[in-house]
Amino acid sequence: MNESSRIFVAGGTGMVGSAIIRKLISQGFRTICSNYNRKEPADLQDTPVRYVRLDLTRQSDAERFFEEERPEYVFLAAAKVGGILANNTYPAEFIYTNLMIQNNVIHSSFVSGVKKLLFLGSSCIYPKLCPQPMKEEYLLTGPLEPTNEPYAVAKIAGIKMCQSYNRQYGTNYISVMPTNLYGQNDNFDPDTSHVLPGLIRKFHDSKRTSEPVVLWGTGSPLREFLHVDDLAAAVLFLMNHYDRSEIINVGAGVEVSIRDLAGIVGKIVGYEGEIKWDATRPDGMPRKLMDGGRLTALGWSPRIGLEEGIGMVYRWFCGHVPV
Ligand code: GFB
Repeated sequence: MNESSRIFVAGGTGMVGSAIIRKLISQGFRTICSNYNRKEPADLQDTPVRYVRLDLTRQSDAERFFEEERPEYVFLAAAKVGGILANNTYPAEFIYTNLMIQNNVIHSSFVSGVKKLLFLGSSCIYPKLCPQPMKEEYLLTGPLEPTNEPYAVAKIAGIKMCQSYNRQYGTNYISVMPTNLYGQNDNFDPDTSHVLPGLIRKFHDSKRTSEPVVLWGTGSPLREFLHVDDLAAAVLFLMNHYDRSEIINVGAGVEVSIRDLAGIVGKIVGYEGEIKWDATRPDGMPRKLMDGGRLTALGWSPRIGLEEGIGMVYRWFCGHVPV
């Protein structure tokens, strides 16, 4: 990529897409196009990015866009995402929407001659009882975690699609698997969010109402969290330096139990009240730690520590999310 390359960031209003756009802008890229579906970007006036209203689940709209726009580099960050409860409650939406978006973007990229595409997957592509830390070669070696199987199957289909196009057509489509992410522009809804933004919202609200915080499961699962600005840095690094079909993990290298995470978030938010655990809610995968060795060997490492990152997000939340 060079500064005048035509770049398309699919899903530019989401947490990941918006972080990639911030990173591209900070590195001097100026020919950036992105799309939004329902959520119009807040800063449409003074951004160097050209945003197009485009529903990527619609095949003919996606095809027309690629035909007219002819991007050279594509970051595929458009996806339907959510926490454990959202995945478990809306499995049809998670599999349908993600398959449609990625099929349309990957195939249209091929038809319009995109030079390189980067597809974003998820750590939930690995088996539920995967040996830890999870190496890239453990993909498809065991049954998936049932709460997010439909989402994981869609993401695995995206990986296989990129690999198949590379094999049959000689394209350069790479697949990047991030661990659990957090950051600004996340979904902070207490029901549909991932655990970290969900905890920020719940602690923040309970601090005001003095109601106990109710968290899900046993608190014993272990998770690894990566700040989305670190992910965006890794993604640009990989777009510039990685040209292989094999998937590549992006992790933080540190895991924390959900119970300890609650302690950290509670401290940062300043909540000192009671925490209840609702054991009727699912725990999901017992452990989910990425092996980031492949990426480290290429020379990239994350920079933002967990407490520092949660502090950054909480400050952003207080300034941006209505209470
Ligand atoms: O982040 P999370 O929703 O998803 O939940 P996964 C992580 C853990 O936190 C689970 C517990 O063990 C939850 O039971 N937890 C405790 C809570 N309290 C809460 C709460 O208030 N909200 C939430 N959301 N969780 C998702 C997958 O799995 O991770 C997706 O469903 C995707 O497909 C994503 O892969 C990265 O880490 O379990």
